[in-house]
Amino acid sequence: MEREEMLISLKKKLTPKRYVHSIGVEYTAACMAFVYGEDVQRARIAGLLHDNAKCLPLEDKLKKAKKHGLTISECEKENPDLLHGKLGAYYAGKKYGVTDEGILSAITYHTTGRPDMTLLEKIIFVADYIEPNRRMLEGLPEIRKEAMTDLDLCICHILKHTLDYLKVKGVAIDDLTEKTYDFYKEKE
Ligand code: DGI
Ligand code: FE
Ligand code: FE
Repeated sequence: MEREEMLISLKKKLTPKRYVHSIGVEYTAACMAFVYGEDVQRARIAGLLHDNAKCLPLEDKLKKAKKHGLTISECEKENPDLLHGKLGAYYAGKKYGVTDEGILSAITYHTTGRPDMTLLEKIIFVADYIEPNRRMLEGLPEIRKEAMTDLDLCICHILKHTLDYLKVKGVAIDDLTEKTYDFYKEKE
């Protein structure tokens, strides 16, 4: 599918804010691809599509994930919002015509990350957090700088902030988020 066509579909599926965020992730991922030598078009497609399933109602996220036979962790059952990565990858393949498995896995893991991520997975994980339309979070200026200078350290800091935030909020933490942090904290 051409980018223009993807934009038309995303505009229908997403809230205006989420649509603008998706384009922010697309261009941030492209910049990071320049820095780290990733294919720019792959980075753009993964960035643009990463949240395509984000705005489905909660119950639909669970229902569609079941319907399409996606694996659902305990934590995802409790927090179906976490499923928007897996579901987004599914739709990227089925509706947006993406066949590149590397793009699909970058979409799948963009929320939790995973240990030993591919370069594209890392770029999307980070670009999602730092894109220019994100509201200002503590430590964001430093994290933005690290995104262009030390990718693994940047991932470590993002996970640290996310885990702190989730602990304060008192919500369940997915095993994969925890495992990803354990892997990348060695990089600090
Ligand atoms: O979809 P975005 O908002 O652009 O970003 P995202 O896909 O990284 O989702 C961010 C949200 O996901 C944020 O509110 C924190 C939450 N999150 C990340 N890891 C976990 C988590 N929520 C739970 N319950 N458990 C996790 O392990
Ligand atoms: Fe997301
Ligand atoms: Fe996002």
